[in-house]
Amino acid sequence: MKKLSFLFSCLVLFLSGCSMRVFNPISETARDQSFLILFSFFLMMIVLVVVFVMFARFMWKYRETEENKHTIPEDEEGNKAFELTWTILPIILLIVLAVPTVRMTYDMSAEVTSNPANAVHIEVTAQQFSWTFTYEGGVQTINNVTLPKDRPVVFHLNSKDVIHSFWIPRLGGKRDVMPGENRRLIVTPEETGTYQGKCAEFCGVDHAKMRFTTEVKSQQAYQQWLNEEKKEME
Ligand SMILES: [Cu+2]
Repeated sequence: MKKLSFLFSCLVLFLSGCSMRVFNPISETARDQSFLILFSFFLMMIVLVVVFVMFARFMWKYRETEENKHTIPEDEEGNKAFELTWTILPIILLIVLAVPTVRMTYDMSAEVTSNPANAVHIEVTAQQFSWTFTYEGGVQTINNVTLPKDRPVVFHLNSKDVIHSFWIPRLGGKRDVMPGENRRLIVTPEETGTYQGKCAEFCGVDHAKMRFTTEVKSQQAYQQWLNEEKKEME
């Protein structure tokens, strides 16, 4: 019992480190992604439970007893029904897993090249070890990006040096940022608030510190903020 409670406290301590941002999505992309993670997890859990129950059952059923101690079981010469079952069942499971995965992946790839109306365009420049955001009108912020709620945001991703990865877990759609390549990421935030963003590709000694905050404001507050920033520039 002591051992068990020790293990349990270790687990609690370990899990308290993660706040599961990915499972708390605030955009359609992030919602799709967290659905895929949970869907495949539960599908795998079904397989896992079935395998472990059968494992325990057979261990018990075919255990050594006083009666069977000296008998050698007969060889099995194949079993068509079993072989068909364990071939067809995984095929069905894989199809069930593949259909939403492929569909959502294609949807997301198509979205990246689309040109949504009423979009906000933001240039994102990654460099060791900070993020620079440039808005329409030349306004610039460092390690802090402000977004309007309910409007598609097109991030134009660029890197000055090495490969980075742009990721706002609650907004979803993590995307690698490659030097010399202009990449895009489109998301529509659906809730105001402050969210964490980070570099998700190891890029050097201070990679862990390459974080930024994401502030989602109402459209009015966003416009007001942008106007004030513009005024400050003059
Ligand atoms: Cu980085």
